[in-house]
Amino acid sequence: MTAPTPADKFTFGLWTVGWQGVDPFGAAIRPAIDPLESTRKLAELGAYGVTFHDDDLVPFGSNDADRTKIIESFKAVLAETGLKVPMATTNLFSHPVFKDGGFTSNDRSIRRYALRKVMRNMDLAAELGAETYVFWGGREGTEYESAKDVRVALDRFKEGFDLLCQYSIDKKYNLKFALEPKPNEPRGDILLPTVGHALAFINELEHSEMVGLNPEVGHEQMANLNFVHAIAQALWHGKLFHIDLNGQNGPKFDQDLVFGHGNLLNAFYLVDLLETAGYDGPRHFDYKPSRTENFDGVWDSAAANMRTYLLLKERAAAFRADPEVQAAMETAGHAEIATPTLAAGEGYAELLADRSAFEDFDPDAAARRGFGFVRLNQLALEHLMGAR
Ligand SMILES: [Mn+2]
Repeated sequence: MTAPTPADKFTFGLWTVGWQGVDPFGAAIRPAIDPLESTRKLAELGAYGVTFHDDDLVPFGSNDADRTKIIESFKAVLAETGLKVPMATTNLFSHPVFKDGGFTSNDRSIRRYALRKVMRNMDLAAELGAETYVFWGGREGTEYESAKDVRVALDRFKEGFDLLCQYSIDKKYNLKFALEPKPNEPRGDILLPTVGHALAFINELEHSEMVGLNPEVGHEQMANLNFVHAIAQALWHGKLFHIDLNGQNGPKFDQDLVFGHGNLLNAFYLVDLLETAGYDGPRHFDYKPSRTENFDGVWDSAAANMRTYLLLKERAAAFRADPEVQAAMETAGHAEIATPTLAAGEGYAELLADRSAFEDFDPDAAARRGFGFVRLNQLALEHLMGAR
């Protein structure tokens, strides 16, 4: 297997390798790392680009002079390493001011501040050539139903995105927005909790064509949903603008493990889908190096994300090329579902007139067909395990 190269389009958030391990029960276990050092290290490992929240790069509350200085040195490292910044995002969750959310805080002055904070970083994102602007509304939610009228909160959410889309259009920024659903944590319940909720919300926006999704493996699995199905539906709607890859073991707190370190079989089918569906966006890792790791472990785990993806890509291609798999797919009717249910020009009148579809149809005979889905899945598993 070849080592990762920029052509693989692997990207990392600065906050991933930069995570110091602060959790609700313990303090930092690693010192802060300079984002410029992370950028250089990720380039060495074969990444294509880095992404950031405004506050990952420029510490919250920095004055304009310091901000400019930091941005200039970041640009110099990007030029030196050739790394791209395909995506940027805003931190609307860490500072105490956002404890009841940004766009949907009950406090109007905080909502106005949140919008300004996003616009300021959109200016920088556009300057750095980003095409996607992610929005994870981690504090947009409640612990108690009495706290907020969710219908009105959704009005404020829409108001925010309508404004930001208009800002991007007027400034000719060429940015698309990607919503990142998550069901809970850090709020008791977060608004737009799943891919399905977010897709429905997008339809209500003024510039819905500019807004899509940034689904994260673990977030969908926290809601006990099938991530591959979520991605397939996002692709079907033309809304897979970006993706956050990581690992999760079922519905529990957000684990942010290395990609594949969780539901591995689902990760295999995910890579198979991305690689065969023509998704050409970044393969973005949003994981956290575990608290047990020192900096060697941080860089090992960053490399592990990319290596796992490439191994799964190789295994998925071998699965597709295996004649036994192709025969099992034939038995399963994998290609048959692509044939429209009605023939060309047929409507309900023709269907009603077709006796073979109903009057002469033998449901008991049709029910005797075995689809062989278990065998097909076993073949996938054996390819994944390197047994074939
Ligand atoms: Mn996560």
